[in-house]
Amino acid sequence: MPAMIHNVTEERALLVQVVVARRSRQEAQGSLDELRRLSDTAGARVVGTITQRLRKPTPSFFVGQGKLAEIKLACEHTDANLIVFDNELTSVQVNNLDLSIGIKVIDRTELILQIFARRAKSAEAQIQVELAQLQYLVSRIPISEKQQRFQGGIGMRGPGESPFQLRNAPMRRRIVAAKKKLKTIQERRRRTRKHRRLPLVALVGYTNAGKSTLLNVLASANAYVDDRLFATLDTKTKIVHLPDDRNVLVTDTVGFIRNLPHGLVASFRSTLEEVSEADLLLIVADTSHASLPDHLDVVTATLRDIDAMNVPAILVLNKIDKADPGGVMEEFRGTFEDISCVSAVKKRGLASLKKAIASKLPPPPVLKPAEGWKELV
Ligand SMILES: Nc1nc2c(ncn2[C@@H]2O[C@H](COP(=O)(O)OP(=O)(O)OP(=O)(O)O)[C@@H](O)[C@H]2O)c(=O)[nH]1
Ligand SMILES: [Mg+2]
Repeated sequence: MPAMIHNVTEERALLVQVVVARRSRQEAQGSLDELRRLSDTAGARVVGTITQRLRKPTPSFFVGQGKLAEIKLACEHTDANLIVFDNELTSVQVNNLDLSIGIKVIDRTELILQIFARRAKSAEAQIQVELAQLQYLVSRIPISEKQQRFQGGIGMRGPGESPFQLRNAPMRRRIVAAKKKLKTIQERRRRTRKHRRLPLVALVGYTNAGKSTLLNVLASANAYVDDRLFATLDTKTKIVHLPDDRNVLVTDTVGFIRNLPHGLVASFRSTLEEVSEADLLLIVADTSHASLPDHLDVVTATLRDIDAMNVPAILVLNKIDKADPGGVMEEFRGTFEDISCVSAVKKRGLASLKKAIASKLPPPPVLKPAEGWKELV
């Protein structure tokens, strides 16, 4: 992992959420629950949460002076050594909060970047994350602070990074280098794709919806499954046999999340390009999740962002062993032409999902008998 992002492993985190007036209470709660899971995934233990409703955040500290005092007190009581804001902070706000409270402050974006950095396994995913981190740092951290943070030597677990290198390689040059490496990988990927003859089905959806589990059971493969957010960063493609006796490629993708850092979406564009070029999308959703409609909004927005809105799609309501899909089906019947209900874990609904995939894909080309065939028979 590139060494620039705080390593929050084994830290005691106090979560702070400022609800800006127009946000609904339910959405805010969903986002806070998610921040808790993200912190847990990053290895930090959540020791408390503070929320506040504000009409307008302040430019200097994001929160007002009264709330700032309350945060300081809560840190003392809970012995927190990390504060995670659910909101996106400016570098000035982070700096001011750091100095005033005397405890490391990070925001949701930085937390997500850290998780991505730890999860990325393939060279491509690692470069993509590195690029996102560099872009985040360049855009957020004022020059004077950059040196300070790097000299701190936080989280030196990256692919070949030392504080010396970090100080000496100007970030912009490193961004250019990362982009170049990525381009080479992408070109290779595109060349391989050109030769693909089987139809491509892409699994997309909110993080933790069950995409990898579904890929495993559809293909009897072994993708990494975990009840953590962002289990999959390195996409896997498997062959799945359909009831109409043809094979298709099914590819797993990185999960989406609300407020996914823009740099990350941009960096993962090459991986996600596969989604926009797919013949069919399986939009996997966790039927049992209270925030399912929000999740689908995020998925739709992300698909729009990566130009994949025109690809035919099936909404796959997963985890029906945990919740009855009836209500959700009613709600989304108008939005999605095709809905399949499955339980990847209990292997329910798989046959009809495969049938739906087969009927949604363009029919296989009819093989014409070669010329002279009659004579030969
Ligand atoms: N009860 C139940 N749990 C499921 C089902 N499918 C998946 N899960 C669980 O949901 C969790 C997430 O599953 P994954 O397959 O890793 O989800 P994902 O969408 O690939 O997640 P990311 O890679 O993080 O985006 C795991 O704990 C799975 O065991 C299901 O049908 N029923
Ligand atoms: Mg996965």
